[in-house]
Amino acid sequence: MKLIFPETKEEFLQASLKAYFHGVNMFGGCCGTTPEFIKLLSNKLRNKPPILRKTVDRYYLSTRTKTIDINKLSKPIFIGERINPTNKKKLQEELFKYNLSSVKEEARSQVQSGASILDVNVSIHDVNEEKLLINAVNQIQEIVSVPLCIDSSNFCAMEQAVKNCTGRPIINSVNGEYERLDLILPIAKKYGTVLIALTSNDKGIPKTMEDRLDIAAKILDYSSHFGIERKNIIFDYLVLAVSSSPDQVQETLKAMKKSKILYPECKLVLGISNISFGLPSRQTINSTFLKMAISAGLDFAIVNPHENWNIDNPIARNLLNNKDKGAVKYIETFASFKECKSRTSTKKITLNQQLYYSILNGDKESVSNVLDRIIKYININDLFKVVNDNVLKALSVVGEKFASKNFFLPQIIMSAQAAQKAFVTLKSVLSNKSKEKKYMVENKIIMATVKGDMHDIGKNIVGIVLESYGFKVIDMGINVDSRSIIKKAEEINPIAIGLSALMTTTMLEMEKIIALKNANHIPTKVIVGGAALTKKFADDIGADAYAKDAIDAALCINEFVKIKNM
Ligand code: B1M
Repeated sequence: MKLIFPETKEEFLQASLKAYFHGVNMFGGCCGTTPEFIKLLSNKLRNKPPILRKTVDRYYLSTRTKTIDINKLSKPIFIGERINPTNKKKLQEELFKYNLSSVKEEARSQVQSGASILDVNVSIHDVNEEKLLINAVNQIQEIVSVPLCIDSSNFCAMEQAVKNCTGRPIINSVNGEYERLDLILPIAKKYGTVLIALTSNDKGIPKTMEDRLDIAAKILDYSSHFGIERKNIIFDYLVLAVSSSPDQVQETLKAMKKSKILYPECKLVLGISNISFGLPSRQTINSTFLKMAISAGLDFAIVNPHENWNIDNPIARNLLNNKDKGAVKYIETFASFKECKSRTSTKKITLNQQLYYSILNGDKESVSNVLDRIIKYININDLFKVVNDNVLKALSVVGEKFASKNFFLPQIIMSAQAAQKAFVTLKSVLSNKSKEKKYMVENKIIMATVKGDMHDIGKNIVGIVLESYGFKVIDMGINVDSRSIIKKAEEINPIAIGLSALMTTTMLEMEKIIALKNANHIPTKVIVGGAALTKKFADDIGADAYAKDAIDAALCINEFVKIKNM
């Protein structure tokens, strides 16, 4: 085998120059380049000044697979708040054991409910927050592709988490205290993050808008010494509960409006739910307040995205405008209101759907858990169908998303690993069940994915099913060359050689194997399968059978056995 890099040094130069004119200012060579390539490029670019990038009107956050222009999203942009253990006993218990199942489930469901960014806070007492936050960041990034907002008061954990973010995250947060600014501003600068700045200081939240704006001015001035541009600061003018501080709501809104005039480059954020603390029908207040904050210039809202954000209630507005002293009218109207449970991650989806989503999201960890629960209620004979249907359905969506460039290779790899895990569990359950069954050792079957092809999920399923039918499967693995297959067939004289291929390019390899088998006068039958194959293709290359799926394969091989025994 010879590894070839077809790109010429002239092509490399042209591609690099194009990147140079787009503003790239550091270049290097990778696999396939030689000193000649670098010399050519260096001769062209040496001593040339970097081209300035025009990014003034752009405001990007990014992830491994997406760059999001914040200015192009409609306002407010939801930052999902639910990955936060405050007042969540179950989540606290899980985090204490470094278990991130609920964190991942919250990540997935919040994005499904419309969160464009996820706040990540895993601070609980008596854990190694640095370790926990890094794990959380890494695992969340594996299953969703929205930017993260890292929320921690532990600056070591903060730095490590930011470092582990693929892309550009938000730091949540600094305030007007120099001690905190000195720790966090260098991290924001070093990793190029966006930064939420709270307009509070060591004395708490100032009562007046003027004092909050003073803190904002101080933060801007101080940040400039660290080289942080204004546009990378998002101010939070902070909301207090309307029940206890009714006069403060307007101070917050006024401060926001004034901030937009004084510092138009700086965006605005608010954590909304605090406003309704201590009152009934909290979402009525939260949602009405959100409308008022949007009018005051709010860009980002830290919220529970599962809630209903369409409510705009005049009685709640009255209260928020401080025209309902003691919230008398509001409480009279809403006191008997039963809080309806928000749509949270506990939203019931069936176990089968959970299996489907585990594969789609590439969530290896939850696969065994879900399968264990499925096994408890299902007849073992139906288990194969449930696993097969849901796993295949999910993988087929993964394939579509990959083809339409909505998923990328790392996501397929994770889905594939999750699928493999499901089939390993299935295999162990089925083999326990068929323990009593004596292997028909004389009926051996060779299984292999052909040369050049690394896809083995389908082959493995077929293997599992054949074993559950009592055949002895010799699995030669993936990327198996024709000679090895034929040599093995000569050695063990199997009833059939099962070949799998998933790509239009690799299925052609099957013809070579059949030709080699025939040339060596091996009587073994050949059965072929794989997503890109058809019955016609199988006939054209001289295969003895084509199987569209695992059950079909087992039935075909049963036929071979009958013919052999006639
Ligand atoms: Co790739 N991949 N992949 N991939 N991958 C496909 C096949 C693709 C269709 C995705 C796409 O573009 N939409 C595309 C092929 C395009 C083509 O040829 N027309 C593709 C590509 C392009 C690639 C890479 C080139 C990507 C890259 O690197 N740029 C690369 C190639 C690597 C290589 O093989 N040299 C690649 C890599 C990978 C991963 C490693 C990331 C991973 C495989 C992991 C693994 O298998 N361990 C992967 C995956 C998971 C897929 C998709 C998403 C899913 C495949 C799968 O497992 N399906 C796939 C898209 C899709 O199929 N929709 C895709 C589920 C599986 C149970 O179905 O294998 O068809 P299947 O098996 C069925 C039946 O076909 C039948 O029974 C099974 C059960 O019902 N069957 C047999 C199969 N073999 C049988 C044998 C039999 C009988 C029945 O008798 C012996």
